Amino acid sequence: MLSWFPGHMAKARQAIKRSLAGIDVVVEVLDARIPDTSRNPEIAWIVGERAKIVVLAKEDLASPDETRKWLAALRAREPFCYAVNAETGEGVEAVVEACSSVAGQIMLRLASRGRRMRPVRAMVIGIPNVGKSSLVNRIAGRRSAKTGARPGITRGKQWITVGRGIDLLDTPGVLWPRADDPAAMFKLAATGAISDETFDPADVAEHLLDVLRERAPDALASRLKLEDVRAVGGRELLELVGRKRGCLGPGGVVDLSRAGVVVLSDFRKGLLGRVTLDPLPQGGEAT
Ligand SMILES: Nc1nc2c(ncn2[C@@H]2O[C@H](COP(=O)(O)OP(=O)(O)OP(=O)(O)O)[C@@H](O)[C@H]2O)c(=O)[nH]1
Ligand SMILES: [Mg+2]
Repeated sequence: MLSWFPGHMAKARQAIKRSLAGIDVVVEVLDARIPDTSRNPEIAWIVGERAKIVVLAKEDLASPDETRKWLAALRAREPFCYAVNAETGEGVEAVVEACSSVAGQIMLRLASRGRRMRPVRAMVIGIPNVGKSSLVNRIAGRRSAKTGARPGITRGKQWITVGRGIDLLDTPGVLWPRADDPAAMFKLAATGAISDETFDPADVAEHLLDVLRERAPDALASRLKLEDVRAVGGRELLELVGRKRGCLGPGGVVDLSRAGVVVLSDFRKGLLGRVTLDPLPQGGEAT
C-alpha cells in the first residue's frame, strides 16, 4: 500500500497551494458515500476567507436517506451544500445557482471598492475520481474537461469559462497521507479514489462484502440471489461470487483476486445497492 500517494498527487497539492492566489470561491467535491473520509483535512486552510460551496457527488450511489441526513448535518455549518449526480447532471442546477449567487456578492464587493469588474474565479477540488471534471462539464453545459472511471484522469489545472461571470478551475484529485488509518484506506479503495494497482482487490472486496451484509443486506442478497447474507462471512461471499461469475483458476479453485475485481466493479456501479460507508456524525453535527 506504500505507493498509494504517488508523486503526481504530491505535486497536485503543491499546485493547489500555488493556484490559490486570485481564487474567490472554493468548490469542495465530496463523495456522497464517504462525506467524511473524502474531506480534505486541510480544507479550512485552503478556503481561508473565500466563499465555499460543498457538493456531494455520486449521490445516486449513496443511501438517499443518509444523504439527506448528511446534508442537514453539513448545512449546519455550510450554507451552500448540495447533493448531485455529476454524470447525469441531476441536482447541478442548484450548484449553478449557488455559484451565481456567490459571484453576485463578490461582484458587488468589487464594485463597491471601485475595482475593475472581472469574472469570479472558482476552484474545484476533491479526491481523485470523485466527479470534479464531470461536475465542471455539467456546470459549463459542455464537455470541456476529460473524465474517466479511474483516479488520476485530470493531470493539470484547466480553466473553463462558464459564462454568467464565472470561471471554473478544474484540478487533479488530491489524496492526503492517511496510511495510518486502515478504515479510511479501505473506503477510499472501495469507492475508487485509490488506484486499483496499489491494493489487493480480494482483501478490499472481502471487507466490503462484510460491510454490505451489515448495511445493505437486502440489496446484496437480491444481487447474489441468496435468501439471507447475514449468516455468511465476507470471504465465503467472495468465493460464491467467484464461482457464480466464472472467476476460476487452475483446478477449478476460485481466483479471489478476480472475484474481488468483479465485486468492486459492481459496487462502484451501484449494483450492490446504494450504500453510504461513512456513519453520520454523532449528534448530527458534521465536523
Ligand atoms: N454514478 C455516478 N458516476 C459519476 C458521478 N460523477 C462522476 N461520475 C463518474 O465517475 C468517474 C470519475 O469522474 P471524473 O469527473 O473524471 O472525476 P474527477 O474527480 O475529475 O477525477 P480525477 O480527475 O481523476 O481526479 C467517471 O467515470 C464519471 O462518469 C456521479 O455523480 N454518479
Ligand atoms: Mg478530473
